[in-house]
Amino acid sequence: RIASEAAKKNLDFQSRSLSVIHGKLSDLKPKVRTFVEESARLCQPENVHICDGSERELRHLLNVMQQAGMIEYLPKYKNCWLARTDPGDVARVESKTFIVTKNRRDTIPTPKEGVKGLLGNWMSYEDLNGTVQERFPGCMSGRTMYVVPYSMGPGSSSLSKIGVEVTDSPYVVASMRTMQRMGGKVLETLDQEDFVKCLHSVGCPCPQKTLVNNWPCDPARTIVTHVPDTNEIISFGSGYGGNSLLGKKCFALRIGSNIARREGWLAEHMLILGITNPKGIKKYIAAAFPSACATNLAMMTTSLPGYKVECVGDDIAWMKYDEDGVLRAINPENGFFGVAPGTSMHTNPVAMKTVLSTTIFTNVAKTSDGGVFWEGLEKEIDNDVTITSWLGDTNWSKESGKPAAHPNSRFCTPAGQCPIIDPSWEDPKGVPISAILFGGRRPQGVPLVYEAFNWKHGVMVGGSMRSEATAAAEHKGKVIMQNPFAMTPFFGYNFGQYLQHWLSMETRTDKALPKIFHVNWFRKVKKGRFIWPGFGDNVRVLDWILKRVDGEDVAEESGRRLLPKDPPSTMAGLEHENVDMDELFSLPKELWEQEVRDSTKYFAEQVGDDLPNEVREQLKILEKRIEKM
Ligand code: GTP
Ligand code: SPV
Ligand code: MN
Repeated sequence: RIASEAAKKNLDFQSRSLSVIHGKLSDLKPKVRTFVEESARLCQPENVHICDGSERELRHLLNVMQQAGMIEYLPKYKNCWLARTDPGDVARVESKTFIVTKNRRDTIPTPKEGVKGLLGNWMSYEDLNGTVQERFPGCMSGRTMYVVPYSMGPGSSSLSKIGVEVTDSPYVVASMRTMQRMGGKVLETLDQEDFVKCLHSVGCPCPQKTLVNNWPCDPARTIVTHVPDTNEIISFGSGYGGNSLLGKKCFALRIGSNIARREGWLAEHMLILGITNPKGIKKYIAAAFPSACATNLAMMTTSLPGYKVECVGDDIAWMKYDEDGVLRAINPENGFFGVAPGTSMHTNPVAMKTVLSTTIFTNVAKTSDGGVFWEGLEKEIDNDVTITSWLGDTNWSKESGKPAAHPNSRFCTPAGQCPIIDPSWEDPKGVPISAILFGGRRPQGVPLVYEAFNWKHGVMVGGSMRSEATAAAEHKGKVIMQNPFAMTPFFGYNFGQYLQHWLSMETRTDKALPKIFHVNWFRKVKKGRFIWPGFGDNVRVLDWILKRVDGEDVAEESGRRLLPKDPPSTMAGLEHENVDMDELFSLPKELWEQEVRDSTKYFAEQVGDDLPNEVREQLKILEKRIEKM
């Protein structure tokens, strides 16, 4: 136990008794109590607050933050708040995110000599100990340490897991209360069950350095670490997003995928939606998109009459076979932490209706009438308001050439508020998954949709995903990057073994597996315009997918893949959009030859000996298909 070892070395504070200002240490189960006491010994907070998840507690937290100037009230809406971070703390820090295992190969495949590994970062136990010793002793001095017990997944579900996060950030607590199911009830179940230990500090002991935007953090020393063997997460220096809301990517994906592998299920970066067709038949779909492409699909307002889309989750899916061998999914989260820019009544009215009450916005701009603003809302604010940018520029205008809201600015909002939340979103059994989608931002060459021939082929398609970089992480520019399963920043163990685990799912059931598809809403014409109208019209693609799931004869094998037969019926009515269907579905041979070369090279350089043979074979088969094109 890393934190526990570090605490023991921190002898000065062994004897100091803890000042508990909320809740009772004696109410904690022994394991939790030990974790809390050891964390406190290490971090030396002024006092300890054990969270109950109540409304009253939330009021208190908001009050504390308002006093400290971390958040401000947005009077235009009900219960909405705006936080602005230190501009040095605005996104996940992938280069400072580590998985800690005994052997390097347990975490990442060995890249080819001279090639930089792109599939995660490994750290040894020794280095983690050093890292913790350098950063944590006394790091909460003068601050309150909050203890946040939470459940990933509905309380009664056999798919759910429990975490306890200790943190010195009230912003994190308030956000976790939305994102996870938090509070006292969770602690009662801890008797039988183990929990994931999450230690988080903003790394700003008092008396503190001068803060920017009253946002404590330490970007220069930020580090996010995970220890799968002991189910521990230790994060320092950042207070934002996936770096600090440890239930999210750290637990749900990096630690979660390790647990899933041990227990034979899948923890994935996938949205889950339910779709009902005009005949009243409902199916569920899980879809993996790189960060900043998913919420819109999960909350789609369909453009086709008679169809209904309902949202189970927008970011993470835990999927497990039930006793009948049917793959079922739960959304382990309780809220949405979605990208604000681009969301509007025009693009995503459902998301807009979800976020305009009881929401914490971070790094968006604000209007002089006490509302929010971001890129995409130009037509939805009053003409006479002035805009204060996320950086505090009080008379922001487009002419400044800078965005009003940070591209990774977000809303944190309870899922239950979503007007199209699926009635089964908290079903402890989860929802049955009929199709799995992989998608990316591919401006060139990749058709709107194609179907994988079988599970193995689908695993190769997921493993070969590529996408244009977005603002959710610290990348520059719009390069096309390999992002297998939309998981590159979130793998909790060796990607080669991850592929093997995916392949193994085929042998764990005798029922039909979900069908696998690849979609791309983002293909562009030469001049840069999107070919496909996207958003609500994406239901047309889902409709085709559902027909395929039902075994309807609406696909044909074109040069490379199973594509919709031309012209697919549900594409009708798009004439006015001037959609160039030929361009949308064309498969430029040269581009695909290059694609296979790139993927082959990527697998050889990045995964090497850990690449399962089945995936290598699938690539060869694809290469042959393209040769014949
Ligand atoms: P993470 O939480 O980081 O996983 O991201 P997100 O899933 O919340 O991203 P979101 O769905 O909000 O989409 C982000 C951006 O993609 C926005 O700028 C959207 O306008 C754009 N977008 C979403 N769907 C479509 C589409 O079908 N077509 C086009 N052209 N753009 C889209
Ligand atoms: C993502 O980057 O995919 C997110 C945001 O959903 S964060 O929670 O910061 O990881
Ligand atoms: Mn995400």
